[in-house]
Amino acid sequence: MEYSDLLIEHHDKVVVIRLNRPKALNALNDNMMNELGDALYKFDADPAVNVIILTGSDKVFAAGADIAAMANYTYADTYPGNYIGRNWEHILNVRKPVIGVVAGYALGGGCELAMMCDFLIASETAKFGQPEIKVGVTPGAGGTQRLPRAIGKSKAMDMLLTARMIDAAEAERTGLVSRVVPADLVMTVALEVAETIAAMPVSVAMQIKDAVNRAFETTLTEGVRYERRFFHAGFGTPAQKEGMAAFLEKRKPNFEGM
Ligand code: CO8
Repeated sequence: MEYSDLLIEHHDKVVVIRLNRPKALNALNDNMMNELGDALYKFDADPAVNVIILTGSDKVFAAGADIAAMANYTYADTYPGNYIGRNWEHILNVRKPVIGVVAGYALGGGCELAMMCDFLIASETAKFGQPEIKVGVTPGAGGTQRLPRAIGKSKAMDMLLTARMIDAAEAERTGLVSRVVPADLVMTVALEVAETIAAMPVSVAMQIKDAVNRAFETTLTEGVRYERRFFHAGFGTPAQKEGMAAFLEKRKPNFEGM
């Protein structure tokens, strides 16, 4: 598939997917979400890729769902027609790590898409917000659910009800993002982080992602049991043999193809 609303860059075992509708501040429309789903599934299945970075430009991650495209939708278009929603959650099916890198605005559906990444690295220029109330709707892709889990109820309610944006420093303070990086270094740092992960055994990275996501869906006891199954199963894998042998032999492990 040729992409008109995405740019793709390959860096060894890391692939960078860039949202690319600059004139509309990367507003997320149907075509872009279709393309994003296609790209995510393609790279998740590609043995040459261990880590995916999802980002926008150095000016904007995404300013939300495309208001111009949806302004005239009727209820019949949205719920029975499923025009908006059917292609928004492909990212949740991706099993390899997905790092979101946010510079500039991540608003509305843009903030929700960012929160569907495994973790976020922010440029100092990042601004996060859920301003849907200002255009007369509730969030629709997890803003009322993932934001309070990420930053707590009080901050989330404040953001959702007032539509106020938070900057990168507040996003880091509240745990929405894992790191804040100067604007000119953000992609360099993100690639270093991605390459660090890509050098680890991808199968273990996938299991860690699966187990962490389980923590949001189940009880602590069941979650720990789930993790324990992966831990035990690890002893049947080349990654465990290589990782522990390399440690004991005081050499660097080689997790190629693991
Ligand atoms: N949709 C469509 N076009 C947009 C959007 C958008 N969300 N945001 C910006 N644009 C367009 C503008 O219309 C403008 O186009 P043009 O040049 O043709 O007039 C261009 O991008 C540049 O925008 P501005 O001139 O407004 O730029 P500013 O720097 O003045 O302001 C802002 C930047 C503050 C980001 C401003 O553009 C803004 O407030 N944008 C809208 C933000 C917003 O409300 N987002 C939430 C949308 S609703 C949503 O996301 C619901 C998601 C539900 C998903 C459900 C899935 C199941």
